[in-house]
Amino acid sequence: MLKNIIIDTDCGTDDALALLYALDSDKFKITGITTVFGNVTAKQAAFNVSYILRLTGKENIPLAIGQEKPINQPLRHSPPSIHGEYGLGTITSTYMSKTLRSITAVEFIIDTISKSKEKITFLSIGPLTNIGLALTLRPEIAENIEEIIIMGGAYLKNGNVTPAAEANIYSDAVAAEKIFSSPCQVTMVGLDVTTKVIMSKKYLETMSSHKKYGAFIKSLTSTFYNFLSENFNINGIFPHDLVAIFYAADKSLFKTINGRVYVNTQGLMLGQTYIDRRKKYIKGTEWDNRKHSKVCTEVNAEKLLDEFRKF
Ligand SMILES: [Ca+2]
Repeated sequence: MLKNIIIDTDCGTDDALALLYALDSDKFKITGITTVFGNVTAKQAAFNVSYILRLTGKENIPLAIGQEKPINQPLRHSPPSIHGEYGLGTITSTYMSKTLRSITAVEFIIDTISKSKEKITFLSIGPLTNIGLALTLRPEIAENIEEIIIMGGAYLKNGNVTPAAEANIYSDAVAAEKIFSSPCQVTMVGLDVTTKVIMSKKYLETMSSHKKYGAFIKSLTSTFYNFLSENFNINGIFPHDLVAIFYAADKSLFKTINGRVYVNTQGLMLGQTYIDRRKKYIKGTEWDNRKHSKVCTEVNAEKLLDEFRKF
């Protein structure tokens, strides 16, 4: 079981699948959930998380609302055609968990990490604004972070917002660059692996008969399915954030490479994750001090989907 984990989410469709699995399986003990702008506003994301906490009977987990805009670039929200008007497909959630804390997500993150007796794993499945600000305000918390796992970025694939950038990194490239240039161990679960996992129409139909969450999964995934099939001719959905949750639960399903990562913070390449693949090089540039990150390159999609079907 992975304990001492904070999940930071902009709770849309794939976040909801990830949270369902994280909350209902016995593989995680979650310390807190924080929200951020992205697929929806940070406040709406908190309503959505609350809905899932109630659905899974896990309303003992603290929740904190985070940043509503990026650190230093214009705000960009996903169009409602992707995740539905409120982020959860056709579901409207206006319920707020009683575990909502009165402090901001950034304060919650700093407070929790600095006071924790054991190191915290930070799982980011939205833009990286909250953890980026937390590390800027209190850089010393890096010492008490086990790993930052990010759903985001692209290595050999094009992005999904621009040719260069994946949505979470694009939404706050400055924050993402703060993470990759920090002393923390960072793992990137990007489009190279998340687009290898496809929940087909048939798979989603099977999940729609799930005894506990079937109706929820059906209402949740229909909008995203329609968006991908109408615009990209894909007969299924990419459960991006769920793939990152699986990385946290079972690293044996993945292959990774090591390399320094730089996030481009301006121009047409805004949000590009550039990875240094060199084994040998001459030292003497600004890259030298950058810590190696892990970048996922392969995933056992069949096993991942089988596991999720069984939960
Ligand atoms: Ca997300």
